[in-house]
Formats: sequence, C-alpha cells, structure tokens
Amino acid sequence: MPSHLEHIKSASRFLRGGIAEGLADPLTGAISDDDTKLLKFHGSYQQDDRDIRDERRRQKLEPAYAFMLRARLPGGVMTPAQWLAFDALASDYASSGLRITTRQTFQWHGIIKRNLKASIAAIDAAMASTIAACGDVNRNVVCNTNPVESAAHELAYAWAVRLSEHLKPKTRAYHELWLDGEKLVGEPEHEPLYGPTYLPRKFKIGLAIPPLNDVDVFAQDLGLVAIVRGGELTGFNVAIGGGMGASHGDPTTYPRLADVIGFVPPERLLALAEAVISVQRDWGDRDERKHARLKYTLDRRGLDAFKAEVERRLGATFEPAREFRFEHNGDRYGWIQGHAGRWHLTLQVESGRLLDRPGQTWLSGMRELAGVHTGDIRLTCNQNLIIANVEAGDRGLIDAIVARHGLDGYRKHSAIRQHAIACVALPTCGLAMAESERYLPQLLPKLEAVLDRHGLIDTPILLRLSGCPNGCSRPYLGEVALVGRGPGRYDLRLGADLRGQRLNQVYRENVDEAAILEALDPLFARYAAERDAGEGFGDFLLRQAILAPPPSRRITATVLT
Ligand code: SRM
Ligand code: SF4
Repeated sequence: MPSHLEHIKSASRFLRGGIAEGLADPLTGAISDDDTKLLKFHGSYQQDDRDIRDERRRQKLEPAYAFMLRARLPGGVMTPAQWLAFDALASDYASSGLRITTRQTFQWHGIIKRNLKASIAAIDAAMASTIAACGDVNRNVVCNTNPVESAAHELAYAWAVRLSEHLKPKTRAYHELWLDGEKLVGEPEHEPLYGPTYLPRKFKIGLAIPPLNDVDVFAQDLGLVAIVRGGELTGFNVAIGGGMGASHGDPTTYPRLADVIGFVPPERLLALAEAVISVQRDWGDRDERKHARLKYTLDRRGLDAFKAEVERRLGATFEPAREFRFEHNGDRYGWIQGHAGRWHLTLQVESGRLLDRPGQTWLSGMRELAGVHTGDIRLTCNQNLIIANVEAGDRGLIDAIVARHGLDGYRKHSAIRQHAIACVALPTCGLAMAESERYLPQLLPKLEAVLDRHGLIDTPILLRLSGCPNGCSRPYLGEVALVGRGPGRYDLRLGADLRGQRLNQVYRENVDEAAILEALDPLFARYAAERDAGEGFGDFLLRQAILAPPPSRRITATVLT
C-alpha cells in the first residue's frame, strides 16, 4: 500500500497543498504536518529549537518553530553579488549565519514563519532559487570545484547547470506561493518527467573530474565521472545506486557505493539522467520510504535489469566505461593557478558555518571580500569555499582580508582538522541522536593531542561526524567516523580510503568519547610505526588485517586504475 506521503503528494495539486493557508495562520509558528512534507519540495524544513524543547513543553508553549531554508545552487558557484544577497538574508532573517552544506549550497536556519516568503523572494531576487533543494525530486546537482583542471571544470560545471535546469520540477506552485506569480486557471498542470507523485524518494546527482573526487561521486544516486582526454571532455562514466542513509539495528538499510555501468558522450547526458530517473520513478518502492532510494531498487530488481531498462528508454546502449583514477576526496587549500592565468584560493570553514566570532569574523570577512572580488565564489562538498578566478595582481588584497578576519586557518590547522566534516545535527535537526557540528570543536583538540604524541599531526586522516545514521556528512566514507547513537555516544567506524571508493566498517559500537580515544590511541601508534610511505590510515588498517577485508566491488573490478 502506498505510504501516506504518496497520498499527500498526489492530493497536493502539484505541491500546493495548504501551504498558503498555513503560512497565513497567525495563531501558530508552524504549518500542518502534511504541508511540512510538501514544503520540502520548495526548499524548506520546519524545525524547532531542540535546546529549549523541554522547557517550552514545561511552560505549556508550542515548540520554538522556525524554518530552515536551502538554496538550489548547482555546482556551488555564485557571483560576489549573490554572496552579498545571501549574507544579507542571513543577517535580516536567519539566526545562525550562513551554513555551507555537504552538497555545496547554503542553508539558513531559524527563519520564522512570517519571514519565510520574504526570504525565498530575496533568494529569487539574487537570481537563485530554493525549488527542489529538498523533497522527492532531483536535488542540488553537485560538481567538482577543481581549480587545478579549471578548463575541464568549466565544461563539467556547465553540464551540472544544464542537468539542474532540465530536471527541475515544472509546477507553477513555487511562483504562486513565494513570488506572487499568477495563479494558473483552467489549464491543467503537468510534470512531464516526475508526474503528479514525483519520485519515491530524494534523488542526487554528482559530477567528479578525476583526479579529485571532492563530491564523493560514488555516494550519489547518479554519479558522473568526467572523462577528459587532451583537454577535451569526451563524456562521462555513469555510476548508479550510491547512498549513505541507514537506520541503526535495521540490516535492510545500509550505505552503498554506486556501481559504474558504462560511458555516455556529453550529448546523451540529459537523456541518460531522465532515463535513470524515470526507471526509478516507476520501479522505486512507494510503500516503504525506508527502502525507496535507488540503491534499494537496484538491489531488489538487479543491476543488470535496471541497466537494460535504462538502455531501452534511452534507445542506446552504454559504451564500456573508460579508465579513470581518483587521488583524493578532500579539498586542496591555499592558492592554485588555473587556466588563463587566473588564481583560486581555497579556504577552510569548519563545519561550513560562517559566523562572526571573536578572532574569526568570517561572515564580515567574506562580506568585505565579496565587495572587492571580481571573479566568482564556489562552495565545496567538504563544506569549504573557494575565492575563484582572481587576477594575479589582486592576490595580495585578498590575502590581507583573509588574514584580518581569521579566515587563514588552513595555513595553521592540523591535517585532521583540515579534513574534518560534521553534519548540522543539534539543535536544529529533528533526526539528530547526538551532537555533531557542536561536538567537533571539542573532539578535535583531544584527537590532535593523541596524533601529536604519535608524530601524526601533519598526516591527513579523513574524519567525519554525523549525529545519526542518515549520514549527511557521508560518514561511511571517513577513514575515522563517528555516527551518533544517543547523547554522547557514537559508533566508531574505520577503514574507508581517502578517495571515496571504499566504505568503512564498525570498529566499536555505541561508545563514548573516552572509549573512542582509547580505541584510536594504539591504532595511531601502530600506524605511525608500521605504515608504508604514503599509506593512508584506512588502507593501513586493512593491510594489517586490523579490519576485515571489504567485499570486492564492481567499481574496483572494472575501471579504476
Ligand atoms: Fe541530510 C535528512 C542536513 C546532506 C542523507 N539532512 C536531513 C535533514 C533535512 C533532517 C530532516 O530530514 O529533518 C537535515 C537538516 C539538518 C539541519 O538542521 O540543517 C539534513 N543533509 C543535511 C546537510 C545540511 C548536512 C550538512 O551538515 O551539510 C546536507 C545538506 C545537503 C544539501 O545541500 O542538499 C545534507 N544528507 C546529506 C548527504 C550527503 C550528500 O548528499 O552528499 C546525505 C547522504 C547521501 C544520501 O542521501 O544517501 C544525506 N539526510 C540524509 C538522510 C538519509 C537518506 C536516506 O536515504 O536514508 C536524511 C533523512 C531522510 O531523508 O529521511 C537526511
Ligand atoms: Fe541530522 Fe542525522 Fe543528517 Fe546529522 S546525519 S544532519 S543528525 S539527519
């Protein structure tokens, strides 16, 4: 039997539901439960401040409702003017600055109901949107921000934008609700790709340009590996069925890496994406949302059957996948020269949270920088940012602003700090079981002390924290990862690589900080003493049989070099 959400979608008149009436109701800071589900398709989540939830209940007050808003920003690229508009929105309506997400866009937290419409209108005025940033549709298309292969980036980024536009819902509801667009009268509305019930579940696309896998391309429902030969983009290897989410104690849910199924030339890309999405639309599980992602459809129906159906709808067969090699899934900090003599500066933003704090006036610093910068600004899937396309002569000015506002942490930080990612979790995330973003600054100095003792302070180790098993920081791809179980308790997972090609595994279940540090200390000691030159921590743990060998995977078997 179709889930309740399927009924909500089909009765919603293409995502309208009762949102307008809910927004107009002055008696509550919330909207109806059913409408909160539809609101996601418009890019917003209703949340409440969990820090004060109990206190409000004791005082017989309704929860402190507020809305999180997420932009649709394909490839994470924006102009300085857009930056300033997003910053103004953070100051005018939101409560905790600008938050760079793990899908290279912005979130604003704490927007109260009466300001939601003005906030979305402000994003629209900045020539951006929030449509389909969340919901059962194709989400923000992520793209490698590669300043090294900057010519290839331009090509791949252009495809990310085309995919994003092509796969955007066509409903007029967004314009009607938020932008005072004219109401559609008479003519029936139509969603050519999605239909009236949209997809069974969220759908994510990512483009990577080897050798960098900063988008974690195998964590995407549809991962595209750009194949660049002699400076030309020849096409994309296609990988399907990645996803991170799982539930504790439910083995029918699991993180899964995408399988490479072949190669398509650029001119087939839009049709390919449509074909994959349409098969998932028709074959995906609409009864049980826990099993509705593409990864479960593939495992239920079989990869070969799915691929054959995609080929049938595409009217073409896949060419064999091309060879490629990833070196890293992190960001490269500092200045890098791209093509056409332009420079790119990657800055680290811990947990992606841009706020003004003593000695770290990051929000003000970026405002000043956006005021003088003539290139573009990019967000990365590791929650960092790039001041891109800088003229050589402007580098000094930019460095000075960066240093004055304490944005130069990348020069000073330990290697583990540089590669750490944490999801939002408490107090806004309704699904959080443990702290994540707020815990990272407490955990890092303790980890750094252990690493320093073993002479590993400059050795990159990929750390990822998530407050629950949904995996928003892609923790299953961390060399060291904590996945929240309950207040102060986490699963400690170890053993991924630094390239986003191998999932980690549980090493200690449901442990506290003391047990985490105690478990890691002897492993770091052995790693320091016995590692091969250049060997990553995860690779070391497998070579030493400290962890069981992972199941062999198609991606490694076929095309990786
Ligand atoms: Fe996520 C749900 C935050 C990237 C898997 N995610 C949520 C919600 C909306 C909680 C909710 O449903 O009520 C979180 C809002 C927290 C808050 O207060 O802001 C949330 N997810 C985030 C962000 C902001 C984490 C971050 O720290 O940056 C990321 C926003 C991305 C974006 O801009 O679109 C974010 N989420 C991810 C990723 C990583 C990725 O896509 O590369 C994943 C794992 C990949 C995947 O989808 O499999 C991810 N989020 C989930 C899931 C589990 C989905 C599943 O298949 O089981 C949920 C829960 C759900 O959908 O039911 C979830
Ligand atoms: Fe919330 Fe869990 Fe995602 Fe963290 S991983 S943001 S706790 S849903």
